[in-house]
Amino acid sequence: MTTAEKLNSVVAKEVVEGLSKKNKSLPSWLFYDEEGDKIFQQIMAMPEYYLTDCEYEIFQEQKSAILKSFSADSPEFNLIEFGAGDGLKTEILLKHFTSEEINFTYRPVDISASVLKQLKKRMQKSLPTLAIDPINKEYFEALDELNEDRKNPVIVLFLGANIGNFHISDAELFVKKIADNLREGDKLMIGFDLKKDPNLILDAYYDKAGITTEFNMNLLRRLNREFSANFDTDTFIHYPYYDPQTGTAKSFIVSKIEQDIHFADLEKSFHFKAWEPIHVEFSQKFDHEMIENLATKADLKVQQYFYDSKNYFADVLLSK
Ligand code: AVI
Repeated sequence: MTTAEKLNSVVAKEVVEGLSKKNKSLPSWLFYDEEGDKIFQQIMAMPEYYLTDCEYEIFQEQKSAILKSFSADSPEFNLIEFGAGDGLKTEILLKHFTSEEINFTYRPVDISASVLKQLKKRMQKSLPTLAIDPINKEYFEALDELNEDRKNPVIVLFLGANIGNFHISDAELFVKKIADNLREGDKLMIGFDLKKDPNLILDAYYDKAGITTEFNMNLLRRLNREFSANFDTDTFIHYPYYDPQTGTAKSFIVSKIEQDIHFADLEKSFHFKAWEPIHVEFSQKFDHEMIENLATKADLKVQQYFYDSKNYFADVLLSK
């Protein structure tokens, strides 16, 4: 690839824009290359990262109640999942629905064909009777496709606290855009991490074993790999903090020294002052008021809250 072609890639554009700003930032989706996906699996298994266990417990303990709500208006439905990942938590629901002989099709949506291929292969092995029909498109293109021709209602899943990785104003736009593509009788289930003891929240992003640090440093290594950049991760630290007033956890990668980072493939350099941060992630925590507000702004009704036993997390069912 020529320098011009490399500069034109989506990743390069984000990187150049983000590192040229006065307050440097990079989008958190950059964490998730092949290596980042693997580290995220380790994060989900960490004792400090309570989120995964909470949602797992909700599905395990309340799968019958969830099914009852999903099928309240129609016994048949399309189950769309945005950002399914490895689908391990969703599998608990899928297993229950198939054992109850519910007539539904599971339609995970992802822009990565290989992620969908792997997911389908795994699901077909563990749940041979599951009707699975992945959609290899962007989220909203997938909803457009579904709306072209359907008779059954749609239930959209956006789980795992992924909503928290948007800035709150972008989360509002995102939910509104989903809602605008839904019809009466359709539903949306969102996983929200709730406000709680600030120390517990901070620990989830600052684990003792240093796995989250590795997750963050992989972002720099990814840029070294993809653009022949020269980040030395020993000269950077991972710095998360949580603001209990706003419920926002933020992660930064901070340069310990003054330095220039050169991206050979892009023929560009970026200057870092000593202790200059790059903002790399939001992980918003919610309370009820914020959830109701999100729903109201999207013209959705809050139908039901499903909590874990510690009230750390809620999967919330919204309806059109
Ligand atoms: C994917 N997302 C919900 C995670 C979170 O909790 O914000 C990503 C993550 N970043 C660091 N640890 C986990």
